[in-house]
Amino acid sequence: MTTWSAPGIPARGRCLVMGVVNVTPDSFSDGGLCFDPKAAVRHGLELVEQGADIVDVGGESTRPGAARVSLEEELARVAPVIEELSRRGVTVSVDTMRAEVAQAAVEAGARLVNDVSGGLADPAMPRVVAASGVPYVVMHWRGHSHTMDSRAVYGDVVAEVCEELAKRVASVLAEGVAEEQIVLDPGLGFSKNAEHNWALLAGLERLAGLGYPLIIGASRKRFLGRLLADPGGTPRPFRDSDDATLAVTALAAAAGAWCVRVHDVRPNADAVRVAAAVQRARS
Ligand code: PMM
Repeated sequence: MTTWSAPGIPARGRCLVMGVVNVTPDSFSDGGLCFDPKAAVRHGLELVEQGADIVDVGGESTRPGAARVSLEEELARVAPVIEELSRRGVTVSVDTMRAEVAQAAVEAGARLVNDVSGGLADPAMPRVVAASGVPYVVMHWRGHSHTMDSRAVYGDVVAEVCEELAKRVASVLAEGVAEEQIVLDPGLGFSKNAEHNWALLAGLERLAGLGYPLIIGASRKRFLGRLLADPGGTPRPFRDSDDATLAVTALAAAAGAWCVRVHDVRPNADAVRVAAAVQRARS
């Protein structure tokens, strides 16, 4: 079903699964689990065993309200983990908004740059990505974590996200990034409330109409916890929303997503296989 491909990332004839390794003490959904580099490498290898096609290594939390870490700190967190996972044959992506981190990560073996700011946070990013030749995730983003909730204002969220992503695409192409390097992401939860996230998931076909592979990151996000709130309105904790993540994965894969970014890899790897089997049976 999935006809999309990205240079250097093995195609599997189905939606790919990206497993998350956050080398941070305070991440949105798995804070602290992988702060030690050895634990991070161990977790990355576990995710591959569970079916991850790509392991996404990040050193800066993007949870709402999070403060930025220094360049030096971010580099120190991610570089050893990327180097070791790459040495062991894992397809690694780096989750960073900084060109210098992306550069160091690619030198350490990363095969994809995942920039949640889509090149807006660091103007040097597109040129570094262009020179590296690796796929580049351009996510829809309106500002850093401390301001993002106040920017969640849309008329037609799908139309505006499409429009803003198209502008980012034009800008990174002008900086030398090649068409085939580009992967798009609607940025669920980034300057979006629950209603916006659901509308974007309902509008994946319109996003796919931009003509680039799509990656979807719904895993353990607040909008799932809110959907699953108890009768008193208390949101479900992040970790108890993994079954809901799975449902999003199945729907996204069925809608033709290129990749899903998830924390709990094994069931999501099963879900993308189910979606691919249904699609094969249909064609
Ligand atoms: N979400 C987070 C971090 N990185 N990258 C992409 N491409 N898409 C996302 O939706 C995304 C991301 C925040 O989630 P986390 O704190 O659970 O990693």
